Amino acid sequence: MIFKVLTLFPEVILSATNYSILKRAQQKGLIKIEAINIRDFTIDKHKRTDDYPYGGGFGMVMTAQPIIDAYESIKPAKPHRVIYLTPQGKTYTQRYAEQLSKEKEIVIICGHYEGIDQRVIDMIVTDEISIGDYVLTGGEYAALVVIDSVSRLVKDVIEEKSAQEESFSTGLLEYPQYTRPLEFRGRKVPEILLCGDHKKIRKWRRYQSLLKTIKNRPDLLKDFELTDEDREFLIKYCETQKIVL
Ligand code: 6GU
Repeated sequence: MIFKVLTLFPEVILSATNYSILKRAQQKGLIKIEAINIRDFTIDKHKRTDDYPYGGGFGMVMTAQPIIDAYESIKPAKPHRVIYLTPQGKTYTQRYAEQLSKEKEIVIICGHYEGIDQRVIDMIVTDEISIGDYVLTGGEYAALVVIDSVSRLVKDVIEEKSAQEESFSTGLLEYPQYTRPLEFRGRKVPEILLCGDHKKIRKWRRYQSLLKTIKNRPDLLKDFELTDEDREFLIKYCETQKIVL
């Protein structure tokens, strides 16, 4: 997988991806991350890459020329996606990451200020993506989120098992994890995890996943098919905890 990132701050992209799993994935040649500095392509004599918005209003808009020229300098020969990261985009999800991970090459445009000239979007962008309902100072942080979440789905970047069992792949949030020591500041590991009965443990984990999902993300349960056993557990749990559904 090749990521080509068009940005005013290539160092943000390159430095943040030079650690841990992404670093190793690049060393192994599983992914490649290139950062292209949009400013290198401006023909403005003061090297400016933004200008005032037509129609007036607050802030500055990134001009089309350096972005389009930067894109044309790295345009992949094969079909490819061009992602523009913007709070006005479609909401990014694990499903979206899975889709993107099937591509060979992805071009990512990072915006700044009040955004980029609409003609860039009309001319080259295939996907406008937002990583959530809040505002960032620039697209770089969103680009890093996309690069990280897509990279870990690329074959051999992480162990396949861990990619499958996770939150959002199963539809429920993950169950709590414990490691040594057995007791930390008076808090013991739940007894059941020590019993060695894997069927029982699996059941306990499933119920813990259900409880965590209800507590933190009840919206996820809308699209989730509960088994009869799940229902029975939840009804009993609510009774004992005196929770009224
Ligand atoms: Cl992609 N960019 C910016 N600037 N803010 C955001 C965003 C993107 N996604 C959510 N907030």
